[in-house]
Amino acid sequence: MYTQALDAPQPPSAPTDERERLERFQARIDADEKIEPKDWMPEAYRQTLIRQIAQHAHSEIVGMLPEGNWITRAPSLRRKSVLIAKVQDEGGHGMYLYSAAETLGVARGELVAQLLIGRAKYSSIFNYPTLTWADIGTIGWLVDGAAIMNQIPLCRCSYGPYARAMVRICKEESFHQRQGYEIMLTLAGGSAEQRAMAQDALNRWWWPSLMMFGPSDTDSKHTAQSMRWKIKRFTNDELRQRFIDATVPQAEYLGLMVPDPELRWDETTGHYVHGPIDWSEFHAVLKGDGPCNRERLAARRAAHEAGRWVREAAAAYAEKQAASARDAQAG
Ligand code: FAQ
Repeated sequence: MYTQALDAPQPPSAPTDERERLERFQARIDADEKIEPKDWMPEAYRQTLIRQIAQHAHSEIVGMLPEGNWITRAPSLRRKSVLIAKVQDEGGHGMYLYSAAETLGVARGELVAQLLIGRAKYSSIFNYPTLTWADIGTIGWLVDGAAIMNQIPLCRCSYGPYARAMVRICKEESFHQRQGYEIMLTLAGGSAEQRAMAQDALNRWWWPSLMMFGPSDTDSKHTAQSMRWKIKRFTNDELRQRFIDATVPQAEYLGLMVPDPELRWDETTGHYVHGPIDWSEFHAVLKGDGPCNRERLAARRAAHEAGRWVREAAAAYAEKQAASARDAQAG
């Protein structure tokens, strides 16, 4: 029997090498080692990271639009300067994330082009309109709050450049969350009209904020593999639950009602139980049929076009600098 086994044709060596490499890679992940850009990695791991980091970068950039819309209308100079700084931070996050994606061998220009032609995804949440000043408070409180809940675990993700970018991003996001909650505290403690405006904003942003965490675990096609690779450290539903558990008491403190008639505290599990999420709305937004999808992409295309001269000037300057460095070396 054993002799027969030895006589059997040996598989070609490449698959064995590949299997060994995969096993070594997974062992590094299991040992909580960071994977760095020059390390060997499976192509699917690289592609998963490019997909997630690029979508994340696009979200930060498109995410500047709903709040940017209120910079000229912020109710005081203090609120205006804080909002400008916040929107600028989001732009910075986009830049760190595009840089992290570039370490995986993809060009930033290619990623931006995919966004502009409508082929790349970005977070569903940024396809909703900001109708009143209370929306700006609600975005800071809920949208940055959800972003932090999702992104703190990403500081421990297996890919070094992504994990390191997330550390600074999370610090800034936590300021953003607090400034949003402070706006809500002011409105909730204000006139009846201001309280009504705060409640209306919560009514409109609550469910889309829960959708930010992605489809439920049973429908999430990437979660299982991303958890094995420690790109994701928690599932979509786990993070959504954490967010609800943290946020409902904050709404109660504001004296606002979470717009979910089925929401209740469950003593036995120590968690809130929430009503069903309307996934048809989520899928419509992802397909491009949300309230502001077309407007957002049009704004990004216009901004890209308006910035063309800046990119061309920067490239010409870099070329001039390189030419003088070459001349200095030659001479
Ligand atoms: N919107 O299998 P899964 C922010 C897509 S940053 C649109 O569960 P995965 C800061 C998903 O990409 C907000 N698409 O996927 C800020 C996939 O599509 P694909 C962004 C969504 O990757 C605050 C498909 O559905 N944060 O807010 C969404 O394992 C204020 C199947 O889903 C990040 O990007 C969605 N909500 O889990 C800025 C964090 N959910 O590629 C301005 C990093 C899912 O197969 C103002 N990303 N999809 O065509 C992640 O943690 C993950 O990528 C998830 C999705 C959790 C978003």
